[in-house]
Amino acid sequence: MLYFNANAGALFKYFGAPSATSQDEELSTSAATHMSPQMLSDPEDEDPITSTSPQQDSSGCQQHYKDRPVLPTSVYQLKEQPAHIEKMESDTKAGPVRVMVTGGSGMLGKAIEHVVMNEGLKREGEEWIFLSSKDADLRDLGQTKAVFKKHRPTHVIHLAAKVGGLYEHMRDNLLFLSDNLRINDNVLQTAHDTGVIKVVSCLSSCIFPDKITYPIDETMIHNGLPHDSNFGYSHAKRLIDIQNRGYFEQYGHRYTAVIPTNVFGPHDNFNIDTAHVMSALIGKTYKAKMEGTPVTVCGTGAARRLFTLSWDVGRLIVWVLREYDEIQPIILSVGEEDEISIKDAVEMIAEALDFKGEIKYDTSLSDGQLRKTTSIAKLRRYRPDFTFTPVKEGIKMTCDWFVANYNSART
Ligand code: NAP
Ligand code: GFB
Repeated sequence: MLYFNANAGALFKYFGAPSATSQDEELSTSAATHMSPQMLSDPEDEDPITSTSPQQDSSGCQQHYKDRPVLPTSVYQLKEQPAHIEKMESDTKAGPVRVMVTGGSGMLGKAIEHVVMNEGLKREGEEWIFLSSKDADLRDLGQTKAVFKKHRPTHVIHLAAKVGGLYEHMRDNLLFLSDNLRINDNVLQTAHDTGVIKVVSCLSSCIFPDKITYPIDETMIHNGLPHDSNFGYSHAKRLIDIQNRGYFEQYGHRYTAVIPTNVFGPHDNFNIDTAHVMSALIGKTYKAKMEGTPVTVCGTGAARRLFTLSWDVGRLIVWVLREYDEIQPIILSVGEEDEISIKDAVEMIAEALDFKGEIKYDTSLSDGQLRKTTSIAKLRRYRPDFTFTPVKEGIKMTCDWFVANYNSART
């Protein structure tokens, strides 16, 4: 396990000497006492994705896992990318790589399938499994264990969730809380029980506190209550970050998470009542064009959002699986300079679908959060090279996909 390399001195070198607060010293001693040998995953269980040679201490002799120091929490935040993080080598000697994607049948799951299968991101010797709720209802622990037993994943991309737009959340915050709490705990617990090497879970920018300074960054997740409209989903998602920290501190697991903003693309949910704004408006506008009626936008259209194409998020999630080694989550989104209003999105959709009819705004309906502008400074430190698809181009591609797949799309 990368985080448990070498001796404490060397670790601080990589992660920068944390200010050894009493809490850290306290932690390092207390955590060590908790770590009975059988709780620790087998040191021979090398990660085939970022395999590194067995760890040596400064005198060059092989270090047994339980002799390795326990890291103070400050290491939870990686200061810089250690030079020796190696790219994922699927044909490593540690054996086959089986990546299981929960929520693989959804919009983001299909995007990952597209980039892995059609853009050559799949490596030789890797097996990718894309699950739907028909394979297992992950709210049920028994079914969760069965699907892990069946596929024996070495790595998991955990996307499965009860997902919906603003008005769906406002109708049933409790169900979003209870379903997602159960799904997440079952998946992470079973990943731990079955020795999964890495889990990448999916949070969302709506989980950040509502009363906050902009732009928002990854360190602000727990700095206050989320927006009222989606408190159930937001608290359930925040707990993934807490669970990841727990699995890291107690077992050294490399479970991490990504934080996309508003995602859109092919295979989205276009159902007008339950969908997110982009797909709801594409569904509504196409219907209005077909029926020759006005399209009604909910709210004032003044709210601002960062819309990221699902394929771009998919490409970055595969990169996170292979090379991102922090436990702390990372925001995956277009930059704040690409933020647009709902009204801008409405006009881009009307142009993409060649809709010339009347556009109405039902201002009796909520605007939800007026903005949730996030910073991608951290992503840019890692991936200064990554280029996002311009939102207008992404909207056009998604509208074309929707029209071409109207009969099979979720409406
Ligand atoms: P989606 O299209 O609605 O897909 C949801 C997926 O979860 C589907 O594959 C669904 O399976 C599966 N699922 C739902 N309940 C399940 C259960 N009880 N057991 C097993 N599988 C279950 O959602 P998405 O937009 O792709 O979202 C994927 C992830 O990204 C979620 O974690 C979401 O919170 C996160 N996210 C989404 C956005 C966004 O704007 N869409 C933004 C930020 C984060 P079926 O197909 O069988 O129903
Ligand atoms: O994507 P959305 O439903 O949720 O967008 P959030 C809501 C914004 O779009 C509000 C406006 O400002 C609405 O007034 N809007 C206009 C519409 N017309 C429509 C419409 O027909 N349908 C919908 N749904 N909105 C979500 C979180 O917040 O962000 C989710 O609730 C998730 O959990 C997602 O995190 C990324 O952007 O407000």
